[in-house]
Amino acid sequence: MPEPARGPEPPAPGPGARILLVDPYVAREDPMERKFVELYPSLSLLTLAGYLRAGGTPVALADLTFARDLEPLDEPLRRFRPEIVGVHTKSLTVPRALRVAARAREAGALAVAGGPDSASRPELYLEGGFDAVVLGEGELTISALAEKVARGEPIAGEPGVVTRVGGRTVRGPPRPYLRELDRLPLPAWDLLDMESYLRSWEARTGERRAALLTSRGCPFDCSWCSKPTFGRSFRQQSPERVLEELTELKRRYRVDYVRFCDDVFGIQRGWLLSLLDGMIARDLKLKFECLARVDLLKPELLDRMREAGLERVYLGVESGSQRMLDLMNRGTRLGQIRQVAQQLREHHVRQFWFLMLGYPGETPEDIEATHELFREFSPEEYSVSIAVPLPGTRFHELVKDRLRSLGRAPKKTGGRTLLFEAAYPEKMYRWEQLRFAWEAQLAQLRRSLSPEVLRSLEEAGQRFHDLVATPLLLGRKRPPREPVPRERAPSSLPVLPGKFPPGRSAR
Ligand code: B12
Ligand code: SF4
Repeated sequence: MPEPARGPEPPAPGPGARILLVDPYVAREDPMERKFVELYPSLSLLTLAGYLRAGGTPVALADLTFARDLEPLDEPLRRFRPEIVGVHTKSLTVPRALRVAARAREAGALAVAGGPDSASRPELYLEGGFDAVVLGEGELTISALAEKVARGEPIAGEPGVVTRVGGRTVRGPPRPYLRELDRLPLPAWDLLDMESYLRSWEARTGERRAALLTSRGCPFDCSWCSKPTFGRSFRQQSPERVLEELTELKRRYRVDYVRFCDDVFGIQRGWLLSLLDGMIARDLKLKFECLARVDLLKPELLDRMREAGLERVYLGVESGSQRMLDLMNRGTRLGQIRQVAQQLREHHVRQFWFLMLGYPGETPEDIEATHELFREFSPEEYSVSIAVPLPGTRFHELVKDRLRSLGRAPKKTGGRTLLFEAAYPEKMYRWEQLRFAWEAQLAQLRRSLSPEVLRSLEEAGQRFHDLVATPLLLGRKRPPREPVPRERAPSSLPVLPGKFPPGRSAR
């Protein structure tokens, strides 16, 4: 879809047809997610529900996250009798989303898909049984659909909507983005079971954790990043509006730890400083985590962030090879990564590194450089994924003629599976993932083993890689490398077990 222009001030949504919003993600059915994914209620549906409700549209939520299957749909379909069932979509949940659509249609409702996956391939959803797909930002479009359905008017051609009419796909024009994110009501937390999420966090960490979003979009342009919903637009709420949301989370739900889910948190320095000042002045006593870019995290910002409660930072490190960072159009420098990693360590802020293997152009030497960087800093947590060519990205374009079919392996998820014919066999990337796990394990043992024993283990691992694994996997002998350097930057933080890849090209 072409980038929509900044639009006029949105009209206030009017009352519309009854809408049931569904998140089809079921945590227990996803082996990777059960281990690695942090569970938060869907911010998309909470926001959409808050917006619809504020405009007078009757709305209910069905959250399958803690369910076994589609059973949480039964009661709302029977009692609430929605005229529209709106389903949030991610590539991970396609089959269940299609089953929800079938149930919705059986119940006589219009099945509408929205979210990142249906935005990048609406045809799949229309062919799979949905009546319509909402592209991009959903608030204005779903409100308009609700009004049309309430009035019994046709929805084909509506801005932001794709439908089928007589077997022909009809795409409405793009709908302008919301201009003022401050005008969004607070998320409709009360429409779902917040306590289940908070209790599960409390049991695991002793903290009541919640997620929020302060901005939409990201102005950067990494080649593999899928931005099907907000494109390269960038809009943010005012620091005051964010403070209001934080205060309410604290007051209503006794939240003491928040995750800022923005693609990149604190893109504008002045904005970030004024939010941090507000958090400190209001004495919110909230710990927080966020995703940041190494080129934006300047030392004076980090000091202030730590003061305001920063506990953990997710960093898209991706590669230890500058050549690869440039090929990915990442816009970051290795020097910046090293500087930020060192400063975070000095500030006792946990680091979660995202690393990526297999991006086109990567050689074993580039991978080796990533290992070196990883060993230099031993981040407390990490995820190493095999590059996932998400539809709609330049990376996908690059490999679209060599995508692999996963056949009958529905449990295989991106991030642990090679989804395209890459330069090297999948088993090599899987082996490299294991090597990162081994290196993380060694870093963890740094405190309990003598330097000699540690060095012998490192060297043994390296020799095994050079002399056994590499020739076996690549079918050719490679010369053994120099022994692992003795001097490593000392780790002032406990090194915790690394997390094996949840396949997160997501941020
Ligand atoms: C925050 C976030 C998370 C958080 C989720 C917090 C939460 N519970 O909401 C965490 C870290 C847990 C997470 C996990 C995962 N994530 Co994530 N995540 C994001 C991120 C950064 C923001 C999503 C968000 O909340 N946006 C704010 C809301 C308001 O926007 P939105 O979701 O787009 O919704 C708007 C529209 O899309 C539309 N809309 C959405 N749903 C619907 C439904 C209807 C009916 C309608 C009409 C409209 C509509 O209207 C909404 C309001 O305007 C996005 C990147 C991005 N910028 O989109 C990735 C992203 C959504 N994640 C992604 C992925 C892959 C995952 C994981 C599968 C990764 C993994 N393997 O572990 C898991 C999935 C877990 C799950 N439960 O489904 C991908 C999805 C790609 C795809 N095509 O499926 C994205 C796009 C990142 C990327 N570029 O790859 N994620
Ligand atoms: S990966 Fe992060 S920084 Fe890069 S374009 Fe995507 S959201 Fe922006």
